[in-house]
Amino acid sequence: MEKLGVLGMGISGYEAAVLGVKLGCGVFLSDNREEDELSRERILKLRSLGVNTEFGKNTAQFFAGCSRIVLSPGISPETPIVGELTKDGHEFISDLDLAYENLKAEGWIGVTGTNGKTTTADLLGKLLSGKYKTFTGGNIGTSPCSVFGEEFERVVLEMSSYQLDISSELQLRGSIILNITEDHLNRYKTMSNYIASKKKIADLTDGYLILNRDDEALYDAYKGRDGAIFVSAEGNKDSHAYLDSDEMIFNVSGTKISISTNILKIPGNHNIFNAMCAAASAIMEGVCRDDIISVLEQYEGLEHRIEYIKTINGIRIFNDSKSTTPDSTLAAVLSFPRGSIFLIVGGSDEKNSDFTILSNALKQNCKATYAVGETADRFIETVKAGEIKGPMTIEDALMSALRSGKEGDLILFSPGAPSFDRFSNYEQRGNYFKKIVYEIQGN
Ligand code: UMA
Repeated sequence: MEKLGVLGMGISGYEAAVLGVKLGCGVFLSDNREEDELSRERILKLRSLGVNTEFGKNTAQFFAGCSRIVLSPGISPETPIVGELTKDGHEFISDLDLAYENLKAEGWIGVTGTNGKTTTADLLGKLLSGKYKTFTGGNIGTSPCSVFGEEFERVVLEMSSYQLDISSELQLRGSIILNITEDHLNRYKTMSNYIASKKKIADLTDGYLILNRDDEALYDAYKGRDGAIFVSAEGNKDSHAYLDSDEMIFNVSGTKISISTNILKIPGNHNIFNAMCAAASAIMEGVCRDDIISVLEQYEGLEHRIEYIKTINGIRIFNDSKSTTPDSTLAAVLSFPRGSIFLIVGGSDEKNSDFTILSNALKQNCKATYAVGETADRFIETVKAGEIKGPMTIEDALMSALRSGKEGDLILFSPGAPSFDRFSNYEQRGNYFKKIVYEIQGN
């Protein structure tokens, strides 16, 4: 019987452990958080399945005899316990690798990028679902280990750099790299390490590779590669898909079609680009123009991603809690008309991100910016553009924006930073923001 180790009991670790039991392995799961800080429901379930557990610490002795260990993506390979276990000869795999080995599916498609990968993976999953039995998961929040036993024709995975770092078994028939901009430098230290991690998706792909034509580094790296498909939202007409005013033009693998951007409900140029990449992949998978159009025109986007909540006194309010990088806040700000935005920005300062890339957009697009969270002081010190108020709480920022705004304006909560200064994750932060908005009385 294989002894399978699992390091970490988040979504990935928990689902990998349950799959390990289904595969007949002896499973050893360790999480360095104390038992009372972890989900009681998950612990009871794992114990009922006979999983051996270690909580409050990660020790090498606990994994003795485990040939392979599933590493949770949130645990850096630089962590001392990972180094110790590697020295002892243990092999690390990802929950995606474990699922790949055991899930019956004809074709796997990966989506990565710093920004937009959740929307693109979700949209691609929907585009493929009309033609194929499709599972969509990965960084989006559902491990493919959780659907063991079902058969699929396509699996779409949103893949973070953390997941790419620890995946080596997966073979993708197609993949998408949307963009690579500064993120996660607390883990990668240098931009070149981070870029190398993202590019690993290309090494795992033996079919088509959809790439951002407007990212010169990506273009230079892959222009000669077999199966490279370039997509440009900036009108680079030498691409397989490009934007020509409000028409998305595709010339992908012999299929020539055009689709108007006016059918899209999701706002912003970045979403036009995301839709073009998802549609290019759908074309490669044989989905026809009419079916692509009918999905695109119905697609309303994801919860916590520029999500419309409610209009109060003529002011529309949006929740973009999924934004954890300044780039993603920039994309959100640029999705709306100039001069109408009251932006609430800030969160945990663990990424030490550079907010100055927002300066021009704040000056030109926002009526006022409210700095909240742990990043507030640093934000105010470094970003000297437009009208910035704070430091203040999210609640005070919302009320102040409502008092200052007039009909036709909008309030955008787009933190540009992780949630951990006050919340457990971006979903909890977004739900909290929506709750306080719903509680406000107004017309
Ligand atoms: N732990 C240890 N030892 C350590 C450090 C941590 O035991 O030294 C434990 C922690 O206590 C924790 C677990 O290990 O319980 C780590 O879990 P995790 O952070 O990997 O969390 P999961 O719940 O498995 O979630 C992960 C992804 N999280 C991260 O990459 C940080 C989720 O992406 C993903 O949805 C999920 O797998 C399913 O695939 C979230 C994310 O923030 C949304 N991703 C980043 C992003 O999008 O920028 C990369």
